[in-house]
Amino acid sequence: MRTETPAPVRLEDYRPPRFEIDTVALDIKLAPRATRVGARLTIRRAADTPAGEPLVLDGDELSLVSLALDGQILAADRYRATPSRLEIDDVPDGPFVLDIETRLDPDANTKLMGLYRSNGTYCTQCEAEGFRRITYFLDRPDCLAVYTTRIEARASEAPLLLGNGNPVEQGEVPGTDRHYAIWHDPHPKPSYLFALVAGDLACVSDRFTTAEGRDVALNIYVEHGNEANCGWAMDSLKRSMHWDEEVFGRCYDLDVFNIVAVSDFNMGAMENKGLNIFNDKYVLADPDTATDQDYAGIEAVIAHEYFHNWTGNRITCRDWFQLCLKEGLTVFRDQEFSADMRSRAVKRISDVRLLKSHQFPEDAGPLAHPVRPRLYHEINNFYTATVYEKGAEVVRMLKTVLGGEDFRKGMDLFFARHDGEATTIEAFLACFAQASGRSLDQFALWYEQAGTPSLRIDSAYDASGKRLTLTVKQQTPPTPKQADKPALHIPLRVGLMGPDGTELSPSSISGAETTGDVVHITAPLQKVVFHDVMDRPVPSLLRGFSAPVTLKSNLDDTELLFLAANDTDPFNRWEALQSVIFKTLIDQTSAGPRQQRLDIDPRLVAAIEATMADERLEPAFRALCLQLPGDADIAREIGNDVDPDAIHFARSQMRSGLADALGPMLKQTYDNMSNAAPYSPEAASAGRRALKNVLLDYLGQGQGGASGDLVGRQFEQADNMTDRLAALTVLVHARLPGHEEALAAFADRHARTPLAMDKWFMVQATAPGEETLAAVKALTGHPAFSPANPNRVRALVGAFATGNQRQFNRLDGAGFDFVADFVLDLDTRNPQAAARLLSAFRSWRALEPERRARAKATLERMAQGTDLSPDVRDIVDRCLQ
Ligand code: B3K
Ligand code: ZN
Repeated sequence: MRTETPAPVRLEDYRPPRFEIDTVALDIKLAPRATRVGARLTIRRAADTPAGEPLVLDGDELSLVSLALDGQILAADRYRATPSRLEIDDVPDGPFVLDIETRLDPDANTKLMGLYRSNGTYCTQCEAEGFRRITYFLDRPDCLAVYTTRIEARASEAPLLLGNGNPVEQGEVPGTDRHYAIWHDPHPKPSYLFALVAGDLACVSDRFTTAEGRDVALNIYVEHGNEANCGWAMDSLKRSMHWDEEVFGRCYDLDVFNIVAVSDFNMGAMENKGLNIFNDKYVLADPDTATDQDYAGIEAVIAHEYFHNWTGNRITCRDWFQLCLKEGLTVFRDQEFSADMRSRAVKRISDVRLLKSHQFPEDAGPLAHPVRPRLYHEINNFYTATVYEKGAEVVRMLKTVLGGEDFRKGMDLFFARHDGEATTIEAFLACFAQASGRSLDQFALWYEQAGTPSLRIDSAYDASGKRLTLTVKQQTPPTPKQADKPALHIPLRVGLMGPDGTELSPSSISGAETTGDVVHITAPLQKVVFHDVMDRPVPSLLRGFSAPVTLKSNLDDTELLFLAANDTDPFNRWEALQSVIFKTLIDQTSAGPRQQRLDIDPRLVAAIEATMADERLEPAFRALCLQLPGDADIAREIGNDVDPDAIHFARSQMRSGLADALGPMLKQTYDNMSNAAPYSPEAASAGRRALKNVLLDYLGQGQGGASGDLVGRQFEQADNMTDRLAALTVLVHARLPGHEEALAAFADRHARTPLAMDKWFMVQATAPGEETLAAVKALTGHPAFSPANPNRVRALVGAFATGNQRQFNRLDGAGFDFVADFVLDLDTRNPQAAARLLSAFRSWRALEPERRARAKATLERMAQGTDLSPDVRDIVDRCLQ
């Protein structure tokens, strides 16, 4: 007997709430095992709700203590209360006051949704449907209310009491060892933005004066002893606040902005109004324990949550189908912020790499869904790369289609028109259509159609007519429940590179509408003609990755390498080089019996060498050019009948082949990048380390100039985590002499820093060798590992499942079984984390037949489970569909 799949929620079934809740006054008396929550709600029947219709509120695992309406205790026959629902008959039409008291057990809350304790600190997570685990409520994003929160706790247990909005009052509870604080949030908000924190935490403070003259107190709360590691987060926050004023004209709107870091958190962070709660991974940093990537991550996530204050909080989602309205838009905003803080080209390449490695496989497999889905079983499973990253690409395309000026006008109109509302993608797009005078009807399909569109572009130059013709075909592959799809509006940025490396400008373009260098592709097949092109050009297509599509063209390697050396668009320089590298790797993978040595086209070697030596290019960009695609990237490009062992072999061959061919130059550039300026997390300094560490990977694992000593030396001498971890990774993954000692030394040094130990777990979980699975199993028993902590789970089991193509997809199926069993066990405590981990199976159908059969058998075994959570049930069922 398998568990039943609950009925799905459908977009077309959306109806406005039957009742309105105007104010919420909470009185929360905290205790670890028995917290009392008093909720006083003022409620009105909505205009078109028939009199007599009962009031129905959501709950989840709730236990009701008492219920009163307008001050009168309700008789038991007036209502029906279950853990998941409260239904009350005969409520008045006009405003009435409902008093609900519930009892919670924060210590028993292992789902980390609702109110729970993390290392002794009380905290909450309410998005998407966690508020209903605190009290009965209309727990939906279109129910906006003004909240006042009184929080009470033992003063010794929780000297700090934080709520949403501004602090109003605090004091002792006479005759007890308890104290309280009252917070008021004047901005109406949905329940998913509710938060409270109570505990004994240290505080780092600063101030920010907004462009409107508001003096804002900024506080970051962390566990005692971590105060020194909040500087980067605070700096990132102030830069975010300033940037949103400059670029989007948005100022902060409360007197305090509080950030709390907790160590047990399902996601990265949460944008609760005025009280952001963060996974400590995205707050704490010092050079000894955080990598450059961690610093960049903190900057981005701090910005992302801050930017939500306008895109998400002031203007929120009408229903959860509209999640991309706040997430895609806010990711776009944080990407632009990081691009302005760092190198725009490097940021764009990194974002596209992430999109391709996370979102493209999702869009190509059984979990594919539109940026705005129309149906879900479990909303927590829709916080996906598609909603976030593809959602951000759609907003980026909107800007590309309209141009910067009209895009900003559209954003201004959106803020002006919808401030204080819960709204939809249609309403969002209507603002841009109105601001620009342009129809976005076809563009809107990007929100509706799943699957990565493919673009095939063939270029032909007619020397006598001085014309270049691009024949552009678009097609979006079928995805679950979507077979045939109409053509999309694809903004195609194009440049024409002349033989001397300068841009050629046509006198006119026909066959498509254009704005500047953007060609608007709107039909399944389009011939675009560039007139009066005086020389045979090499077309530079899809510049800046102007649309999230897969591009195939008839450019040959000579032309691609010409672009790699000459394109004025840095993104396409990188992309052209990558294309040639991919072709080489894919040819090698499919070459049949494994060749001992891979023949690399000398022109590719020369192109890589020229890139590496070009001092005009920033080191971070050169690092990206040199970095080979990962095993999973190669698998994605191959698309079907994937053999992870063959891919890994081809990649290793290519790395050593390049190391041999490039020889001493690698070492020389490594030395140049190694000069010992004091550590700084800023982009230029991080870029030098990035290049140095890509080179270290070649030097340590290639044959030519290979030097385990060099890697060992870097490990020992590193004065920062970035260099130490890079060396440790090479030592462990290549099993160089000394790797065991290095692992032991790392563990000794960082034993008391869980976030650093996560890196130690991750390095071992991603090692490609046969012995890894046994090592990972053993590490689940390591004292620094805890299956209850989502960061630890991600670092060990998550890294194994998503970052170790070879060992997760082992031919004997043991990788699948291990992850499946871990998921089933985790599911009994934290279904959301379990479901997320299980998504690692999403590409199983792309594997070669033997592995595919193993993966299927494992999923089918899981599907037989009798007590799966709805979260895991949803992923298993969709994977098998
Ligand atoms: N909005 C939160 C995500 C909440 C996830 C709920 N399962 C983080 C963010 O995107 O900013
Ligand atoms: Zn977000």
